[in-house]
Amino acid sequence: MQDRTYTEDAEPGDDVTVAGWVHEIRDLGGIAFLILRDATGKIQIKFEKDEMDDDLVETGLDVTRESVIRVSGSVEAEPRAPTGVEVTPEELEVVSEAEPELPLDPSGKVDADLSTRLDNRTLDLRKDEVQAVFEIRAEILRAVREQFRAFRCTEINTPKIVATGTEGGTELFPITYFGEEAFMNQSPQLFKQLIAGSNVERVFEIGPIFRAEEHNTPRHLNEATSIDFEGAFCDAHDAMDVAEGIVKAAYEAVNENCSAELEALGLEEEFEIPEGDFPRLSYEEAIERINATGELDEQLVWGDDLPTEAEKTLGDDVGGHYFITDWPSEIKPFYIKDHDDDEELSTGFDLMHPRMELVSGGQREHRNEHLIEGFEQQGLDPEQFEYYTKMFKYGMPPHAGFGLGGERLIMTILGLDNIREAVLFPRDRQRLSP
Ligand code: ATP
Ligand code: AMO
Repeated sequence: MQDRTYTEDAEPGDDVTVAGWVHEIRDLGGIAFLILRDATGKIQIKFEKDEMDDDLVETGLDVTRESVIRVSGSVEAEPRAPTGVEVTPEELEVVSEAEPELPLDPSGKVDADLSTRLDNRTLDLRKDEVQAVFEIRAEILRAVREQFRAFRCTEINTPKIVATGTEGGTELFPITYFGEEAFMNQSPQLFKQLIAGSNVERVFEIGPIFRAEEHNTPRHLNEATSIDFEGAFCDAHDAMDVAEGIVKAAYEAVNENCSAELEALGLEEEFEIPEGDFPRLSYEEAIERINATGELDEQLVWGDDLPTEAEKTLGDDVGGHYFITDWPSEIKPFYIKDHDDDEELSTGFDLMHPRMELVSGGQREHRNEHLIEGFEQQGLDPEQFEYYTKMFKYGMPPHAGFGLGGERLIMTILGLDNIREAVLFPRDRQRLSP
């Protein structure tokens, strides 16, 4: 690391070289302070004008904000300094000078709109509260991986360039693959099932999914991170147990390991881990409960998908995470298994946060002939999916799984207003770069 000390490791009595960005310069006359910032925090550099070399003082105090500098000097305890220590510099080098006009103020004193922030992510991430979101994102993904491993799952990576879609034809991004039509994958659905049907049995994947959603909302992305699970010999209730375990593990990890980040976000007081088991309401109970609130203009009837309004009403009514189980078969995809005693009723479930849907899942149709019928009912050509269906002829166990929206998990845990805040470089209708 080019022989430098992180600011958080600088102790009184040390001779150090620190390197980072010029956060702020305060010139009080005979004495002046430069606050240097790096990934670990900030440190004060003191300039006593009468006692120090003029060139050193001039270089240090003339440098523009957000320039990169390297400072060598001695560390002393100083109770008045922001971190209780300060560096008296002996050498100072301007490594990379910043232009005086910045498109965005990393000190956060001047607010910037989301679009300006996303156009200038490098500068935006210099703010503590923005960096905190991505530190927490990393911690959530770490905890999710660890929890899946504790559930005896193997991490897999499946192709993102595919021949067929699974989640509805209109939301596919077509591409050209050596002259042939191909698509960006909407979900690892079929691949994770193919692996759950092998001896591997229980798998998870954390990877990108691509959805050509036309609409522009605060909770949709065109490229999102899906956290997928699939397990052999699991039914819908087992998959719900896993989903609940994963969501709770994420909250617990943030609570245990991210106190500084929560503080930077102003959330240290209000952060709460969801308590108790997530209630499991059937779709039928859910629509009855929504209708009973009288909040919707029109009463819902069996077979309706739940509009956003209805989800919000029910979310307020339940007041925490909850599952909606046993959806009508006709509004769930072909790969979801119906109940054996009622083919109108599916084993599909959603896990809801009061603000939005987090997860979809269910038990899968593992009987080859039923699967083929399902394709036909959904207007899909089973021949195109032969690479998938043929494996159902060679010993496919009953299995179940789910997909959890990674950014939606982060967004709901942190109460972010817009899903784009949970992604470094979001892809949406208007945004293809950076
Ligand atoms: P001179 O050192 O020539 O008297 P000055 O009057 O500008 O110059 P001080 O009176 O020492 O400097 O300090 C100015 C302000 O800076 C005061 O409010 C003081 O509390 C604060 N200050 C002084 N030294 C430090 C330090 N090492 N860390 C943080 N604040 C300091
Ligand atoms: P579904 O299409 O419901 O199910 O997706 C699963 C979860 O992924 C998240 N999600 C999105 N997040 C942001 N922007 C988007 N455009 C977006 N689309 C989806 C949501 C959603 O609940 N194959 C099934 C899963 C399964 O059955 O295993 C599937 O993809 O949080």
